[in-house]
Amino acid sequence: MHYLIALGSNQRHPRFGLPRRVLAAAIDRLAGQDLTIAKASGMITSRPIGPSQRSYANAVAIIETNLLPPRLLERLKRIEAEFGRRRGQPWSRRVLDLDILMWSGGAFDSDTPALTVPHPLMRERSFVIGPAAEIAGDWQDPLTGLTIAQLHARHRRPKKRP
Ligand code: A4P
Ligand code: MG
Repeated sequence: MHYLIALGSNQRHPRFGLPRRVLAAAIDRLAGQDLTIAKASGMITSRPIGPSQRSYANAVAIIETNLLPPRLLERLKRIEAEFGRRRGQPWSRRVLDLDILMWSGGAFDSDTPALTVPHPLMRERSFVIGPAAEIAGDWQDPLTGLTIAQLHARHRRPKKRP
C-alpha cells in the first residue's frame, strides 16, 4: 500500500530545533521495518491558517507499508506524542502534526478512530497541494476525480473577482 502523508510544524523542538529540522527528524523516525519512505517533497515555509500566528514548515511524503489506515494513524499519533505534541486546542501551535492525505486503497471512513481519507481539507490547502504536486501529481482524488496536478493548477489560477 502507498500512502501520501502530510507533515507540519510551527514550534521548535528542544532537541531537534527549528520546524524544518523537526520534519526531517519525523521522516527519519517514521521509517522502520514495516514502513519505508518512498519519496519526500521539499520543505516549504507557509503562512499559518487558523489562530496560531507562527509560520509553519510543511512537507509531504509517500510511504509504503502494509499497515491499514487505522493502524497507520495510531503510528502517526504515537510519533506526534513522542515529539512532545500536547493535546489542547485544535489548530493550536504544534511541534508536529502528521495527517494521512490519501492512500492507494481509495476512500476510507471510520468513526472509531475518527479517520477520513482523503483528508477532507486537503484540496483547499496550498501548503499541502503544492508539495504533493511535486511528488504525487498523478495521484487521483477519488472524491473529485481530479489528480493532484489538477488540484494544484486550480490553486494557481487567479481567483475570479465577484
Ligand atoms: N482524523 C480524521 N481524518 C484524519 C486523517 N486523514 N489524518 C482525526 C489524520 N487524522 C485524521 O487531528 C484531530 C483528529 O482528526 C485525529 O484525532 C484523527 O482521529 P489532530 O491532529 O489531533 O488535531 P489537529 O491537528 O488540531 O486537527 P487537524 O485536523 O489535524 O488540524 P489540521 O487541519 O491539520 O490543521 N497552517 C499551515 N500553513 N500549515 C499547517 O500545517 N496546520 C493546521 C492544523 C492549521 N494551519 C496550518 C497547518
Ligand atoms: Mg492532525
